Amino acid sequence: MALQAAALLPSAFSIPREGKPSVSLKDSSLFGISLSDHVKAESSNSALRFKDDPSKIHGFDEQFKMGFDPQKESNQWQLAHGAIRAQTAATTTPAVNQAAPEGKKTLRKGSLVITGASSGLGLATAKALAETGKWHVIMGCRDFLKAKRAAKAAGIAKENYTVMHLDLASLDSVRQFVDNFKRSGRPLDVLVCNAAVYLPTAKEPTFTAEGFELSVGTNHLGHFLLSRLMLDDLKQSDYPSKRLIIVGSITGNTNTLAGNVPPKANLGDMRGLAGGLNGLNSSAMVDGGEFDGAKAYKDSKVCNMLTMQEFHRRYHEETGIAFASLYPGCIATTGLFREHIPLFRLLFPPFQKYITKGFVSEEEAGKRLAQVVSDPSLTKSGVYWSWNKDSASFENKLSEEASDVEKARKVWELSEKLVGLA
Ligand code: LMG
Ligand code: NDP
Ligand code: PMR
Repeated sequence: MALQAAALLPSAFSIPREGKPSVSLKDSSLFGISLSDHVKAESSNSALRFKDDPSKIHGFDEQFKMGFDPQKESNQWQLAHGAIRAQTAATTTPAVNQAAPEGKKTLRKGSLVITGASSGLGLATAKALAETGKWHVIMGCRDFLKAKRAAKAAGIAKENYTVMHLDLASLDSVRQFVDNFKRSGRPLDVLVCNAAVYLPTAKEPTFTAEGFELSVGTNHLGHFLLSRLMLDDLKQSDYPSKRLIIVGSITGNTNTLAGNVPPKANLGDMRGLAGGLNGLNSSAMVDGGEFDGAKAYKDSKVCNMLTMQEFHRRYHEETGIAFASLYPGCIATTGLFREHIPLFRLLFPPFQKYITKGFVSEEEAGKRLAQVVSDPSLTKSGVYWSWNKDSASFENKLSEEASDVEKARKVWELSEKLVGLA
């Protein structure tokens, strides 16, 4: 590992741009752009931006075992809300209850599904939303017990959340989750695709239940199927602001410094994705290249950001749903880096805190994602949100690849074949 790190060090400082050699971090000036100026001028969290041209620069059973009873939960929920509905939940409760005195209209609790809420950003977001008392959070998690414990430890009140089993690395599990959710009778007002895996030190690819490379399979394909299957539930919601949010990242955007740390995201002509990412008769990588775990993660984030935009183009006008992506800041302390070498896990947080100043705590990042879920001023669709150093949100610009309309269409079409929707 140490050897690997040592061998890799120089590459970080020789990211070629317009034929110029490497630049030292020491002078706080990277690629000719002053880090401190940039921080002042724009965003400590969105990092340095280049010109846009990169060339220039477990199933249902388990829930019963764990004591989850969708029927019971559904009944309780319906009782609490005075609603009697068919178990298939073809209809939803009106978003506005008129029961309040003096004819005052009160908004009912929003109902939100968030994946990967057992740690990090997902848990912090669940907590931030649950604490408002305005949301019931459905935590879609692969480890039911871990999620329950995490919610409890975070102090989320019992009546504000439900854990439901969801393993995004299995399309059967995704389908099962969606069935369970529909049976619960809850409305779906917001869906947040947050879960992810990052396998930077893997030498060989590993695979999902259906045989897709694990990072793109989980982060992109699992969420792609989930969002497609839950779109109808969102459409049926009568909540005033319906949203589908997919967590993106700066490292997938090659118009930033962070996105230029090798290996860089690049979907190429997507021949690997077309071949099913199985590492047998096709490459495990989207672009058809050699397996690289860090690149696969960054590629998966590009797929996430492209998917958000394709959803926007296909469904925003018709449904009124707001589709958004975001970069919540560098949350250097989360479980995302669990597979990285210990030296990295030690140095990464201080590096982000004191050198790039892109560091953000889990709590702060959770508040940011909670804003994208519920803030009345963040209703715009097709947007990639970021935050500046004062933690104010702004519409950020995606890299050329992550905003390529043709690539978005192609990712969509190839993905729907792989997950069995076309
Ligand atoms: C790829 O390599 C791998 O191929 C791939 O498998 C995957 O792991 C991928 O994106 C992940 O990385 C790239 C990567 C791997 O290498 C690098 O990015 C190199 C980073 C190396 C940085 C070296 C640091 C040297 C120091 C410079 C700073 C100078 C500062 C001066 C001081 C100033 C003062 C005010 O890399 C690794 O796997 C391991 C390397 C881990 C390093 C991570 C962060 C670096 C931190 C540097 C220093 C920190 C100090 C902190 C303290 C601060 C406080 C004041
Ligand atoms: P964590 O590892 O803390 O959280 C990831 C979550 O995803 C965990 O709850 C994990 O479950 C879950 N998960 C992983 N695989 C599956 C699966 N197969 N099925 C269901 N859930 C799964 O990382 P973060 O909180 O940092 O990451 C959250 C999101 O934020 C990701 O989309 C990431 O790409 C993004 N992001 C993170 C940044 C950062 O700096 N940390 C920066 C930019 C974006 P379990 O607890 O069981 O492991
Ligand atoms: Mg990065 C200048 C700002 C900046 C920001 C905001 C990030 C975010 N990173 C920055 C710069 C740098 N990083 C620089 C100059 C280096 C070379 C020293 C560097 C290195 C680095 C590594 C090795 N960074 C990393 C890694 C990872 O393994 C992380 C990764 O790429 O995961 C895919 C990562 C990250 N840097 C970030 C963010 C947000 C990550 C986490 C990953 C993500 O979710 O996108």
